[in-house]
Order: sequence, then C-alpha cells, then structure tokens
Amino acid sequence: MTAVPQQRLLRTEIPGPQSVARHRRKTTAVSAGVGVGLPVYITRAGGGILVDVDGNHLIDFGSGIAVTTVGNAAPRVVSAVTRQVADFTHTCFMVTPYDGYVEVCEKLNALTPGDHEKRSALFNSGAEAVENAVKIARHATGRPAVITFDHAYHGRTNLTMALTAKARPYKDGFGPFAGEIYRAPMAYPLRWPGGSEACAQQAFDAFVDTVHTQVGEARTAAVVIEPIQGEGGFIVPPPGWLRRVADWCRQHGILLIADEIQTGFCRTGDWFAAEHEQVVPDLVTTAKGIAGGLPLAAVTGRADLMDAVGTGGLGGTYGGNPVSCAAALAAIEIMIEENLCGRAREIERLFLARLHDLASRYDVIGDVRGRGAMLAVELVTGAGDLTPNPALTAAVNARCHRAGLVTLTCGTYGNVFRFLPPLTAPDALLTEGLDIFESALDAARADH
Ligand code: PLZ
Repeated sequence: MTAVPQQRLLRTEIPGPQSVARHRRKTTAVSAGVGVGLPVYITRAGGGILVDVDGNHLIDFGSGIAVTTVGNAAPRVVSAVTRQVADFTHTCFMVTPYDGYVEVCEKLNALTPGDHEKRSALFNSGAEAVENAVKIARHATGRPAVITFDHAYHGRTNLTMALTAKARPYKDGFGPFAGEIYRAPMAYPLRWPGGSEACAQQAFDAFVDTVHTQVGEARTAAVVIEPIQGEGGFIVPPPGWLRRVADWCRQHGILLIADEIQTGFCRTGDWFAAEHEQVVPDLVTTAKGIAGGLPLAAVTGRADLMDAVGTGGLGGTYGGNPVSCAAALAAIEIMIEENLCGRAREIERLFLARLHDLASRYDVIGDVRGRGAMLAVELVTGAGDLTPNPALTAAVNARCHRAGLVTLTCGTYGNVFRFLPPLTAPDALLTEGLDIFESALDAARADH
C-alpha cells in the first residue's frame, strides 16, 4: 500500500456525512460509557495523518493518547507484526514461552533508569501494569499503604481508580474503591497557594506531612507518581521536587513507582521522564508508546523486588502477546535508529517558540509547560485571573477538530490543551497544526 502523504486534506466538513451516519450506529451498539472525543471514523493512517471514511486527511496531535510515538502504522512495525502474526499468534507465555517476550524484557531492563540488576513482567494495558506494580511493592515490602497525588491518573480498574484523583468521569458512582490508598498534595507550580517559588519546598513538606501524620512511614509500601502528570493536566513539578521525594522514600524504605505510561519512550526528550531529575525509581510502569499502537504494558524494576513474588503470582493469558512484542521490538529499534529522543527535543523547541509567542499575545493562556513532545497550554479567564476556562478550551478544541486537527484536552478543570504529536511527524505538518491552533484560539477568544 502506498504511504499516506503527510498533508492535511479536507473533502467534507468535519465530521463528514459518512462519519455522522457511523456515529448514529455507534450509539445503538456501543455503551454510552465509552465516549468519543472527535467522531470521525478512521479507515487508514500513516505517520501523523489519520484518514477518515469521508476521505478527509486529519493532522494527528494526539497520537491516540501518546501511543503512536513512532508514527501510525510505522512500516517497520507493520512488517514485524505481519511476520509474527503469520508465524504464530499466541501460546500464552506462561504455558510455552517464546523469544519476543524475553527480548522486550531485556530492552526494558537496559533502557529504564539505573544500571542495577532488573527484571520485567509484561501486561496488556497501563492500568494492569500499575496494579501489578502495587502488588509487587506490597509483596516485597510486606506493607499495605500506597501514596498517590492530587491530579494523578493511573487507570480505570478498581485499584487504579482509587489511585486516580478526578471524580468525574472516572470515579463517580463506581465505588467502593480499593483500600489503603492515600493522597498527597501535588507540586503544581501555577496553582500552588504560596506561588511557584515556594512550591517545591512546600509541596515536599506537605507530602512528608501527609505520609507521616495520616499513614505512617513504616506502613507505606510505595509512592506512585507520574514524573509529569498526564490526564491531570500535563503538570510539570518544579525542579528538585521529584528528587527530594525519591530521596525521602529511600530513607524510609518506601518504594518509588514511576508511572511512565504517558511520559515514557522518548516522549519527553529522554527515554523516561524520571531521568531528567536523575531519579532512579524502584519500579517503572510503561505502556502506550512502547509498541507502536499494539497493546502492551510492563513493570520493570529492581531484581530483588520483582523476584520476591512467588511463581504464578504475576501474569495473565495475553500479557506479552507475541504480536505486541514484535511490534515493541520494531518500535524501540526505530526510536534508537532515528534518535527520537533528540527529535522530541526539537519538537519542544518548535512548539515552545510558538506557544510562548501566543501566550505573550493572548492573556487567556495562563501557562505554557511540558517537555519534549509532551506540551500543554492552560487556558484561564485572563487579565491576570487564573480561574480555569474550560468553556474556551472546549470551543478551541471544537474549532481545531472542524479544521482537521485532532487535538486533545486534559486537566482536573478541563482547561488544558495537550500536544502529543508522533515524533516522526515532519516540521511542516507540526507548523500547520500550530497555525490551526492559533486561528482556533483567535476565533474562539473573539466569541467568548
Ligand atoms: N497511567 C500515566 O496516562 C492512560 C487514559 C485515557 P491504560 N492515559 C489515557 C482514558 O480516558 O482512559 C494512563 C496514563 C498513566 C496509566 C494509564 C492507564 O493506561 O492503558 O489506559 O490502562
């Protein structure tokens, strides 16, 4: 099949008539609980372009929520998967093993922060990886409690819902939740009561106080943290905060679990975001970008912890499926050979120059933040008022969608635009997407 040209092309309005018809059908077949951000139905994709049933070519600034880091349907991933699927589709690694699983674990052990001895275990989804990291931490420490943060997102299963902060839509009506989960304040510079200067120290003190007074250090198995928070609003903690949390955890025998599901695999300009702070987590969870679009997730960590679990204590029918493993090995090869960490840093420069310029002209941009190709703007009331502006955010988002740019929002207050382009997208496509974003902001601002 010929490659999809890396250009936007609109043949109909968005969504087009074919997509509208499909979406009516969706509502009679698919649970209303499964929402859709932009109801255009996709038939094909390549690199940073999604092609819909009406023949429109849309620019992808979401990568399917930070998954298609190496580009959609990356040719090397497609051929690795095609080869593997013809050889064998499944055995269940726990029944009769195969090389791909072991090779992915070796790569994870080598690429994750720290040069200590490590082991990995493979799963299907991010939430499953986080659940297993908590199981491992509790088993290895013999302690029950787990600390999470305001604005955290770790998944939609029972245990990970308890770790996730935002009530609607993630938790409302779905309780009771798993026990022994405690929440500490997050170092959110823009919204820290004492201001961003005070944030690193005061947020660290508040975290220590929460653990000390509400939980007890000796009862605490692990602290679970996204080095840059994802769904909660692309919140980048101030320099030094993560380091301090990590050092304090070590002093108290508390394990640090870095949830790198959204930040991992070159997304932030390093293989993993914890590296930016020279933090070596005890356990790391990965998913999303790891396998070029196929479902795969992992827990990687200190060998002594990972091996503390009794045989049969970890696993699952599909975890580390051979097709997903083949995709991951191909995706990792692309990341290394095409230096996608370096490319993420180039994307950061390109985006930040534009976004800071926009922020200087539009006072509704309360903050520009992020690292690598994980970047965001937070929209506020403006004129010095930092009140979140979800209505403007929704209006800009709708305008981007109508112009053929797939954008995603996030944030506890629904007022953050996040940019997660594939790292292989050419500059021209990224610039065109930013032009669309600027026009959408300008027009929506005039309406609000
Ligand atoms: N941890 C840091 O970002 C998934 C979820 C979107 P799964 N984020 C996108 C939604 O509305 O469901 C995520 C994450 C972090 C864990 C997860 C969970 O990963 O593969 O979606 O289970």
